[in-house]
Amino acid sequence: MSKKILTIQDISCYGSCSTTVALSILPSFGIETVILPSAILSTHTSGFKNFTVLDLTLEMPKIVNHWISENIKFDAIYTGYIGDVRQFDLILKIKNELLKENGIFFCDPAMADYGKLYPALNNDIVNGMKKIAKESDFLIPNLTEASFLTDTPYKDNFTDDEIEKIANKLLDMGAKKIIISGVKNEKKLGARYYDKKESFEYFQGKREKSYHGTGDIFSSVVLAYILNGYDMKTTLKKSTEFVVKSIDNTIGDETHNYAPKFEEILTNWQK
Ligand code: PXL
Repeated sequence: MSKKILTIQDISCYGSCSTTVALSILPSFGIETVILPSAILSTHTSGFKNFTVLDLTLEMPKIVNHWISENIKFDAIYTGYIGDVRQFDLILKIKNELLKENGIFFCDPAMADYGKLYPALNNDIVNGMKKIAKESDFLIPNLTEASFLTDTPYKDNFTDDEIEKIANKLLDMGAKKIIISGVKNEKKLGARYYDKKESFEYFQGKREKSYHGTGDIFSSVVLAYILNGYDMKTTLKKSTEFVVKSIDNTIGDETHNYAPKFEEILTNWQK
């Protein structure tokens, strides 16, 4: 049976991230993708100045109440960047009212990278993300976000043991399955999976450049593979390869420093 999901994140009109990325990737894997925009921005907030923001906090409950009255339900709810702290309680209500029994609550706590919160965010957003993260079936933070969620001071060179401690804290908070991206050493970069029983990783060679929005591409591809029934090892491998290929496709194009160019990779990808 084909799958129908709801994604809740901003629309950054220019900048290839969040909702626009989810809407490009998930339907191309055969997944019907419904959106609940949390805000409309002229661009994403990393690397652009004077971006505009239309907050949609007051519109979101009206949309949700209409869907409840229509008895609409989803196989997964996928949350990303949330710019207003009032939206976290609504997200929990959406999970309770609109997610099918045995549906997947998939949380990408998109709020930080390289040791820092994104420019428009603050500690209230971190606390809101903690509230939804602990309810998640899949939690998919990068290492910076995992540090914020567990109140661990960020370091550029966490050891494997330290990363495992962070993952265990996230599992103890209540998240059922964790994928931490942005795990690296001198030569390799990749992601690690953790649940209460097992942990594994998939690495590729480290690239000389990194891009904002990479996490959003990774999350959408991971969710697509999970919904299409792939096991977690294959999901991690294929999703990491997709992201690295997208980065390789962008390196050298100095006009495109704001996001990876994933579209050509997606077109030719064996799904
Ligand atoms: O890629 C994450 C993201 C999503 N949405 C907005 C952002 C960012 C990262 O900077 O600014 C608005």
